[in-house]
Amino acid sequence: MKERLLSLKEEALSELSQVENQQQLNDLRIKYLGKKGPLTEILRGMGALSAEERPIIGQVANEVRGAIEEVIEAKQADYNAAETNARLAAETIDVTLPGRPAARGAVHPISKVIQEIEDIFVGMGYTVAEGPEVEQDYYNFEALNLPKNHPARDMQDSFYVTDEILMRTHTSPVQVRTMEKMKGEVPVKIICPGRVYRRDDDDATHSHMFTQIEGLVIDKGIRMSDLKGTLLQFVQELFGKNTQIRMRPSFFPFTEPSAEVDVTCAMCGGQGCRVCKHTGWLEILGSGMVHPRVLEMAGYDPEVYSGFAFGLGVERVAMLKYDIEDIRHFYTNDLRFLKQFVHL
Ligand code: FA5
Repeated sequence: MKERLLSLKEEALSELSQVENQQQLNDLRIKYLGKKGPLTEILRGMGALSAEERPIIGQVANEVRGAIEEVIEAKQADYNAAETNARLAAETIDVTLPGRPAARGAVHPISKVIQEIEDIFVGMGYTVAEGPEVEQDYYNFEALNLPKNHPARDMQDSFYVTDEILMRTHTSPVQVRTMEKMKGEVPVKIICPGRVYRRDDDDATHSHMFTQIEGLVIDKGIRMSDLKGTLLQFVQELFGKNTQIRMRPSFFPFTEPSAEVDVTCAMCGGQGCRVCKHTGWLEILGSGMVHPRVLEMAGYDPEVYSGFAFGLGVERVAMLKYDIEDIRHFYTNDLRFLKQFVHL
């Protein structure tokens, strides 16, 4: 039996030495170590041996099994390593290849200008308020001293949704909403950026949808000179220290007195050029002292409190700041235009 075992070992090792692939190795494992293999058969027959022979043959059988297992395991380890290497080679990432740049978006120039203006006013102690774009007639007009059929309603041609609801024509309704929220408390010191809508015909300087920034300050003793000083500081921070402002008498039903504000033309420094129509000045906003009736309707006693307000056209400011000749560039989404603002 011992000879049978030894020749079995030799036979197995010789066959194993010729194995060429994983399949052949699997077959030999089953052939020599499987339940139906010769080794198992020999071990099963050990019961017939004498008590002296049994441990000796048992030991030889274990040695033979161990030797065969060892060779199979070594070969298996080789195959495993080869397989891992092949997989790694196939998966190799060439880190020297140039990357594909991801298409990155950028902040729209109008959003940039809004952020810049917000920063300037926040630096002066203002907070940023918001209001709805779909607005009630009451807030857009009536509470701003523009009752139904008031002729000044024609100054802002409107998109009505129903008789009482419209797309807001300016950010001034946020003045009223803020005063209502503050319930007569002072100081009120807010700015409100937002989209507004008008039935204006689109041209180089007009859009049916554009952006305004409203400003409102209410306290005791607020005067026109506070408005002037605030706007001067604002335009000098935005356009540079040499910028001057000019206030022209104007009319808004919700301010008295009212003024339109011009800044020195950034293109020519006030010398006069095509952009400023040779006047040296460019209009950027409407403003004034909050009308006593507006204060009263919103719950502030005009005998005690006063305030100023202004409404600035953001596109017009952006056009000045970046020398853009047509407002429609902001909305046609031509990437050649928008890409010029990526690094500003
Ligand atoms: C108003 O809208 C007032 N609510 C401003 C105001 C607020 C006055 C608070 C007093 C107190 P106006 O209609 O002039 O005013 O518009 C203000 C600014 O918006 C203008 O100076 C201009 O810069 C801009 N603007 C007006 N219409 C258009 C338009 N169609 N397209 C682009 N910008 C416009």
